[in-house]
Amino acid sequence: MVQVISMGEVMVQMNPIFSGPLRQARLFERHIAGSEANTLAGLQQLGINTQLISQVGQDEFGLAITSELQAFGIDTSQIKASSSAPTGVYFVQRGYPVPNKTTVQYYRKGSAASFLSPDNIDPAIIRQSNLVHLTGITPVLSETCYQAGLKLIDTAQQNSIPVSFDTNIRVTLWKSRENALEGLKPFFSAATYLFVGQGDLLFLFGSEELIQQVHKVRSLAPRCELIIVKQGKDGATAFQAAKSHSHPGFSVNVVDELGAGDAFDAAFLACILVNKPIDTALRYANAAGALTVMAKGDLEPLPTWHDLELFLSQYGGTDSTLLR
Ligand code: KDG
Repeated sequence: MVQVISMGEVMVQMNPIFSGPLRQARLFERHIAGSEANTLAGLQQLGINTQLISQVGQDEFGLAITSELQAFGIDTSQIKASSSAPTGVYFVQRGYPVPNKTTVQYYRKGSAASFLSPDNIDPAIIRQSNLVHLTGITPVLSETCYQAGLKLIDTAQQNSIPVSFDTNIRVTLWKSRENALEGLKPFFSAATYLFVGQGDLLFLFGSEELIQQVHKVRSLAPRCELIIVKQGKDGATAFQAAKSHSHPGFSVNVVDELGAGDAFDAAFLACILVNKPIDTALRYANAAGALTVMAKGDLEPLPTWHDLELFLSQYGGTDSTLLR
């Protein structure tokens, strides 16, 4: 039975063998990635059954995406292959010009996934899940994607299914801060669990104290049980209505930052789904994020419970009840 459903674009990721300026890169590794699919793959690694709603091109890369997601155990029956639009592609630039920072160059305009629409959402399928996860990337891909996102969260709400939403701002995709704030309002408002990175808080609300920024998020997200602020190497803080929980980050060697936030979401949600305390969820989520930045590719380093346990046994803090 599918426990978590998500919708989003999966692209081919061209990741240079060597870090440095993309203009000089001649050798690449081919990966596949997409924020929502990354989180689903992370959940699968932790024993949670998932399904992705998406579209790929009827091309070689579309085939690669479907089979690689299937290898993680993700239900791909709602991934359609389009004969009229290609699979999206993006290139990664690692460690240049800012050390340890990764930037991306997209070739995704007019991609198969940008034609996702409300027709891709079958309420009968959504009704059978325990959790719907979405990020701020899908609604900004096109107007039809935006409408599909709205239908997904509306269906979840009508059926009392909790919604997990990660703001996942991609500044190259939104027209402006105002545009992002306005566009994301319905998604904030539907969220039961809201993930937001420190960079996204800065983009959306300007440089204020964290508590002020969280206050603003809360005013937009009245149904939200938990606002989880991802603070990168500094860890993360989860805010409940009257209480907050923090966990420090882990200092590791950064190879490729991409996908760390998605791995974090996966481990956090997996803990919530197996009824673990918030502090445990934060510890595992930080560990999953740290493990993901240590290797190239978003999907390949996603940890199992066993990997998390081993990592935490070295870095402090363990919860052996999670060992499966
Ligand atoms: O979270 C990492 C992803 O953002 C990236 O690998 C690709 O989904 C992606 C996007 O839209 O940027």
